[in-house]
Amino acid sequence: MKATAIANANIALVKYWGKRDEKLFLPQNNSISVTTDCLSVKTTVEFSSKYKKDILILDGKEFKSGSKEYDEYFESFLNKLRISAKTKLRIHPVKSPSALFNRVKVVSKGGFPKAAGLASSSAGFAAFAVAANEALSLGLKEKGLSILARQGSGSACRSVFGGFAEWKKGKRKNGQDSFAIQIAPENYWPDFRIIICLTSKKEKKIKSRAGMAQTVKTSPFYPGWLKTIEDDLKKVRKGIKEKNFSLVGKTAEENCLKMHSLMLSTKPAIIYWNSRTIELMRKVIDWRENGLECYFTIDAGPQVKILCLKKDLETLLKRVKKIAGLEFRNLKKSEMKNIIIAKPGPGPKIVKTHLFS
Ligand code: 2P0
Repeated sequence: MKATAIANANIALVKYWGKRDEKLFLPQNNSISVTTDCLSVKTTVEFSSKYKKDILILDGKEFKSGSKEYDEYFESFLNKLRISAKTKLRIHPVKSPSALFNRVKVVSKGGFPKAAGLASSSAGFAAFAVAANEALSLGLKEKGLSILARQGSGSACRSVFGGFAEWKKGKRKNGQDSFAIQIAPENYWPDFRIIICLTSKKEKKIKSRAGMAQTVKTSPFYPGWLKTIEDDLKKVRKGIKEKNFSLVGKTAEENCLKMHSLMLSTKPAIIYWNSRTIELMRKVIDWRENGLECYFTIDAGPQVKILCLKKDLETLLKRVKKIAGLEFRNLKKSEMKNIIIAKPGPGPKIVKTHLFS
């Protein structure tokens, strides 16, 4: 009844920003992402009658009932897990169904700042879903896991796969056709790199969940986003298939800017960028215009992710390091470097070492 899983965060090349159903986490549009090899979250889940309440410990801190993390993210996911595992999601009979209704202890540890626009929830809920599936012997395969992870956090449904994945929005009201599929595995494009530049480690003020709901309601540009998304998806799919870096990079950057235009035109406006974010965006465009091929993408936060190929990594790193505040420093073990180099990484895995005994 106890299991531990590790999952990696993904970075979207065509973004998800807006739901058609907020309870079931059904998106307005398909999205495509690359799962990283480094932004990992490890989660141990134990269902047991020895617990008197559901316990959530994230990065050493216990979150209790009444906190946003516990009520909106944890408890609401658990309720869905308990209900759907008993009915729709169950493929094999649960060995002991009553175990589902035991209380659970969840301990999760990530090596990177939470809620800072590094998709911590994608790794977190993918690891949670995979560990729960194992702990309860639910027998879910990738599709079922993707549907389950989606109901913790939309983007988590893509982290159920390594490499490149596409989240199909689906049409059905019950969400059973809204899940991710793998486009290409982890080792398909070994030269693909992402330089993640941390411009701030502060938690963002507006979480994606609230931000995207407000955008759908108030941005006059939202219909334009939906009208053009199919074209972006086609280009990125084609770019991945042909390993056409220019097509993937150009489309990803345009799609990111389009998403941020939605955010800027939301009422009240959502501005995730800081001055260093803008400096990096300008630099990337400059470097590219001068012959060094790179593109940026930015999610719901101020961090800039530079897409490049392995052959240009060293040159780009030298330049990135010169930007104030981003230089490599020998930080304490507990701290993170400001620059992380990622490549396509694996999907979740079950491990034997638990985070608590
Ligand atoms: C993405 N983001 O496609 C986009 C780009 C942020 C910007 O998915 O409400 O944390 O839990 O489904 O998945 C962040 O949104 O939101 C996100 P919920 P989630 O990666």
